[in-house]
Amino acid sequence: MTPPEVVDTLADEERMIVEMVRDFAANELEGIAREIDAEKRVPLDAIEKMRELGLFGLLIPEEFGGSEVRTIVSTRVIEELSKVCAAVAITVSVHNSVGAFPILLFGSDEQKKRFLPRLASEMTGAFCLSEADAGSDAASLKLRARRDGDAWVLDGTKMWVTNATQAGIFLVFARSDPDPSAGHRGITAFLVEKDAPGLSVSKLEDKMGLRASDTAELAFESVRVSDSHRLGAEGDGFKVAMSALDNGRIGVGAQALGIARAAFDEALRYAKERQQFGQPISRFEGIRLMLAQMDTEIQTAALLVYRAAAMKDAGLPYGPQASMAKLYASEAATRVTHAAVQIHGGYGYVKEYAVERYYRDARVTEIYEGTSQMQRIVIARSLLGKQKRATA
Ligand code: COS
Repeated sequence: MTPPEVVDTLADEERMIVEMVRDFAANELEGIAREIDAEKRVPLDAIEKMRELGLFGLLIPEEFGGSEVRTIVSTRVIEELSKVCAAVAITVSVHNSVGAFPILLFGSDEQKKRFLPRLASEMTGAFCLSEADAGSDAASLKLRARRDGDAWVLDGTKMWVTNATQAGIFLVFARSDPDPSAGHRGITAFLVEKDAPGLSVSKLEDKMGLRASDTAELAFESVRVSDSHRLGAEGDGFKVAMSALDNGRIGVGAQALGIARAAFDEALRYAKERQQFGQPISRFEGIRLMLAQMDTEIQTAALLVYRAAAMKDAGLPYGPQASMAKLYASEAATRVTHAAVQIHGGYGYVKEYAVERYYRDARVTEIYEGTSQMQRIVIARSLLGKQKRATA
């Protein structure tokens, strides 16, 4: 299998960061990954250690207390974590890419000074866009923000919030203009602190995979937010959300890539060990073709994910490339983990073998931060422009 080093060029100190994370994952996550999945437990101690290692400040400049690295490096960090525990990886990915990064992009100087050092060193971020009736059609969200003097009052519910129980700061998208004709221009973004009166976790989800990551529904009951906590201009919330998701999708692509690599490594090892008909199953053509296909898809996914990261690092527009990387890597991860279970036979269907967890963990990468269908729409629009809605 081609090592990632061949297709990207990291400086020595960048390579050391990736190696440090690889060691951390081997020493601190490997031994607990199966247990925290079974117990549906967020490993808060390990998360604190990652904070101490600077992994929560990966996209935050040093002047704001972060340990800013190039996106290609943060991408490799997410990939390394995902190879061992994809649930922990998504905590870090969401925090950095759609929690902290939008503040860097859209925050005022005062907001950057106020929130970024805390996000780099002491608190986790969360992103609250989806609602029960607003997923792919994010612009139809209903959580209401009503102006009241120099503050706003938020009422409504958010769903699928990653990091919901551990986050200290929530980036919340709300409808500030109730006029239906305002559409996506009626949405504004706010930074809400976890102890804001009226904010509560109303339901913790019981998920198929990523069970050691907390995903919840949040209730906002007359939550008062100062206008100084508004992120970006009034009505610009949809753009804040979409540009955050461009960045987040590179992270999801890296997560899918890491899961696929882990599943492949297990399948390759098992195929060489498992004896049937008097020989290792890796000698059978059927298994060899599966392994060849799996590795080819992983290498393709890696190229697309690293390319999207490199385009962002180069300051180029990268939204459609991030969508393509997420689309391909997530679908490849589903196929690769499916094949890894198949190669393990009955053993792949029991929790004693890690491929069972990889198979479950991979599935959501095709869904969250935009389904595969939405990624195809973003890519098609970049090629052909926006399609006019058909009239009856
Ligand atoms: N970055 C910045 N701005 C963007 C953008 C991006 N990537 N994509 C769109 N915008 C802007 C557009 O430029 C447009 O701005 P103007 O009002 O100035 O013209 C505005 O946002 C609306 O864009 P558009 O008309 O294309 O929006 P649509 O409602 O048609 O939706 C898609 C576009 C489908 C691409 C979007 O809704 C999407 O990505 N949906 C998936 C949402 C998602 O990922 N949900 C999961 C939630 S996270 S768990």
